[in-house]
Amino acid sequence: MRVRYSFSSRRTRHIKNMRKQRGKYPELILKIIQDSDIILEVLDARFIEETRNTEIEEQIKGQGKKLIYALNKSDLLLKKEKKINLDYSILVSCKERSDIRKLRELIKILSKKIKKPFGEKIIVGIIGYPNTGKSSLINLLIGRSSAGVGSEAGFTRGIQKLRLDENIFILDSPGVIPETQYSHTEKEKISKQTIAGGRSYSQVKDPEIVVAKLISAYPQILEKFYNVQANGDSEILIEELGRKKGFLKKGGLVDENRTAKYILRDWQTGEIRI
Ligand SMILES: Nc1nc2c(ncn2[C@@H]2O[C@H](COP(=O)(O)OP(=O)(O)OP(=O)(O)O)[C@@H](O)[C@H]2O)c(=O)[nH]1
Ligand SMILES: [Mg+2]
Repeated sequence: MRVRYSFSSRRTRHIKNMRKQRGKYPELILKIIQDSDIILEVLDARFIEETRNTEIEEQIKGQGKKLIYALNKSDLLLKKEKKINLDYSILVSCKERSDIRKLRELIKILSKKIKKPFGEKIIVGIIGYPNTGKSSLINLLIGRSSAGVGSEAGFTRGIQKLRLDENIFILDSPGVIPETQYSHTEKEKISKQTIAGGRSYSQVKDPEIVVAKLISAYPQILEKFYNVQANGDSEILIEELGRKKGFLKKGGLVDENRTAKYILRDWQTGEIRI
């Protein structure tokens, strides 16, 4: 099946259709894989396993296509020396613009190995979990801001085709949460999605639950960041921080929902390193 690629960016700031990340988008991704010669899967360097899509990787390998992993947001890792067992993987940071050139070179080297009929361009498909920095990475690879970037998951909604050089085109795609990890009802899965950035903080009904997970997964990190003594207790953290920030409801009680969302926003916008 042939897809029509849009040359302009189709995007919106409002995330209306989370479910597309499970329903419609995976179909788009399968078409991208079919049409691409090389696939670049963009992972979050902090959450390599959580942001990988092994189902889609199977499809890529099954079709004999080359797969490169870009482990992005390395600036948010306090320790850069991560053990990675993936072929063709590069640790990058769009924020610090580190190792983008190395990645571009790898794409070019692999492209040269692919034989295409005369006049046909190499297609590099970019895929990945929502909000891992796919569009940001494309902009740095091509050297101009053509792909739309947004701080909330689900920003890119269509496929966009962009030129890397005279022989290579890049396809941007919407982020997809792996089928096995997706849920809009199970609190455990919602928490994991939110921590890994796949679900925007603004889309979370019970942010306090996610903050509790966060504090148990990364003890001390939040307490240090906000300079609050909470002994690993998320309720204390929320209470103290809410009071500090003046996030109060009528009657002077701390607005826990607002405070928890505030924490998740800091987390998702990369204020907190781990
Ligand atoms: N700290 C940090 N933030 C980054 C980096 N790369 C991208 N971001 C931020 O992450 C957010 C998402 O970036 P996008 O490029 O829109 O991510 P995407 O994968 O295209 O997202 P979707 O289209 O929603 O799937 C933006 O706020 C970026 O500024 C990075 O290397 N480090
Ligand atoms: Mg995008």
